[in-house]
Amino acid sequence: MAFSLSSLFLVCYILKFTLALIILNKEIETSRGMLYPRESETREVRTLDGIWNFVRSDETNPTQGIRDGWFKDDLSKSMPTIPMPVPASYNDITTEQALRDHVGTVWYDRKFFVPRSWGQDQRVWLRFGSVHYEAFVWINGRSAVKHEMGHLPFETEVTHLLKYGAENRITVMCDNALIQTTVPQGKISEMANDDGVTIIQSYTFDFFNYAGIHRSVHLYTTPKTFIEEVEIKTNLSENNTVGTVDYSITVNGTAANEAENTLFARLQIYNREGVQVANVTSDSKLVGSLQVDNVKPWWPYLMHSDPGYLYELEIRLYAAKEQLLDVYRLKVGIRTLSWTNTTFLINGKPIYFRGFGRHEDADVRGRGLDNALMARDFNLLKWIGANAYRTSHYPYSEESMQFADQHGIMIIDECPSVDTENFNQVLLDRHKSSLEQLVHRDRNHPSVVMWSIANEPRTGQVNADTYFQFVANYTRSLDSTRPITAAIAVPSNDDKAGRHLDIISFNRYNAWYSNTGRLDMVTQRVISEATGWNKKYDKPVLMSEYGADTLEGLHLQPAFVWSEEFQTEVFSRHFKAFDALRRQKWFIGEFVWNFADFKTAQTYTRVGGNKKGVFTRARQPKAAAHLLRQRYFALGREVDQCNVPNDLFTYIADVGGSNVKHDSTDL
Ligand code: GCB
Repeated sequence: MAFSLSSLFLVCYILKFTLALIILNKEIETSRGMLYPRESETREVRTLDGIWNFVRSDETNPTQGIRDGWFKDDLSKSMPTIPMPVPASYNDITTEQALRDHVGTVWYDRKFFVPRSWGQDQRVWLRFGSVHYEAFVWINGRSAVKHEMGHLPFETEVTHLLKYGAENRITVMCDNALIQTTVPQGKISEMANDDGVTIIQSYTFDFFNYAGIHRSVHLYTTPKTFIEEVEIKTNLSENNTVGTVDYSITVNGTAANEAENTLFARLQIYNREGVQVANVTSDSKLVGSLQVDNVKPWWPYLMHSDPGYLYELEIRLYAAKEQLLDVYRLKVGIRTLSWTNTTFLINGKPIYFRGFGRHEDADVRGRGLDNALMARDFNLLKWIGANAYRTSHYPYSEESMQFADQHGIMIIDECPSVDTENFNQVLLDRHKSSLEQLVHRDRNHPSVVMWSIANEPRTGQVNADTYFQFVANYTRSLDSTRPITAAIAVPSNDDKAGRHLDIISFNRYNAWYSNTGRLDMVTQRVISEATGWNKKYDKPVLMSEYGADTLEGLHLQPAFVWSEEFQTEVFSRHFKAFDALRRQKWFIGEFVWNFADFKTAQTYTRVGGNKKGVFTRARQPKAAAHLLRQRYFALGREVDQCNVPNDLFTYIADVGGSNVKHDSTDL
């Protein structure tokens, strides 16, 4: 009856493999609080942005700082430090290759004062807009908070850790290592180099793994009992004349004299002119609804003459006897979304998306928040006539979400799951957590019209079906008011995830990765691939990526790969396909890859990064930008009857012929 050793191994192997295949839809920890820090009558906000001290750990000894207690005193007492701006990625700040390509932990610290007044009768919170990928934070040498997941905020109460009317120290350790269970996934390996061995971080995704304290660090105060969360949902009457704003408020902290059942809130809505248009007093459940008559709905850019209309919702939290506890204000756009198996509607009107895939990327700053860059990008989006973008391939800054609300730019909001494969339990839990954190952060933004649960997941693999069923259903359970998509690149025949989505997005690079240079092999292929997706799932379809790398200033006629002429031609061949598809009704949008050139890992297919930008990395237009602009405004005019800018066409000649386009009246 004896098993041979080899059959025992085989049994163990099969058992291990089978166990790895079983993934369960487990409960995961959910976020709390995280309202964007705003000043009010009851709250103060200050930022800790500026120049911090910085140390790169030894790659072969990433936990040295923890063991040696670098957080217990000034970093400079343990190691020589260099100045490092916050917010910014650290990678491109120095001239050192070792820092650019560093794998593992780095350390930051700085000093700051906390006013004496903050020590009385209030609470103090520390909030990070994002640290990529994992953060460990100490205040005055004591552990304050840990957080895993780039591009998403986290916060903690630090009331008990601070010294009031005195100097304090904050220390942050940041780890950029990506492994098979992080979101996104990566691999760490050791490789021989000329001096011994070195640690290599590899990843399949096509953008540089920038790291550091990427967004602002805030300290803010709240009263002891305060508004911790606000969730709003908006609706419109059938003819869009009456708006409703459903609210639900969560309060944190209940002092003895503020028994929970005596709390109530007064909510007021103000229009853009500051005139009050609705108000209500809640009961102690802090859940209810406001009604806005003669409402101005939130419309996307170019879908209406007054896009991005925002009201201000003012929430005043009271304890018994009208004692004002807290005030928080929030911008609100009132709109509805609905979708069928062919159409996606906003305020009852079908949407045709004309947009971009983007990156948060710039020279020197990497993925660090930069208000000047953000403002320029929105100006370019409006100049080119786009009405949407996808936050490929991770959540973008909260400040940019506020800009999108204000400018009427629709957002497909993507979590940081990219090229997801080798589906496993830890990965699933983290993936769901990334969506939970994203939905929690962005649920009140009118600009967010769709959740993207992944980019180019390997949806042909074993387990993809169950895995994406869990991820999609979980996202739906968090927010049923927005449709769910994922940008898929496997052929529709192989895909196992699409049936769990509401809208199908697909990425394909005809004439680039497939049939390179063959401009005559674009149009029909795009039409048939989109049709294949629709046939398989009977859902609306959009093209979420297409494009061609283009070296600014390279001109080759006839069009040749990498030239400006080629990018222009590739776009034009796609436009033809999109126009044929638009007649099918279920085709709902086109997204160019990419808005601007961006940095990637070093490979021989990338010349200084990915050059598929319609704009250069310095945010100047390539030749194709002008063509795209003409198309996006032409679509706006046809689909949404928008006005077109006077400078859309350059005057050529007054030939008067019926086929000659010489100004925008010819559209
Ligand atoms: C894709 C990816 C995107 C890449 C792009 C490219 O399919 O989604 O992240 O940058 O292709 O240019 O290769």
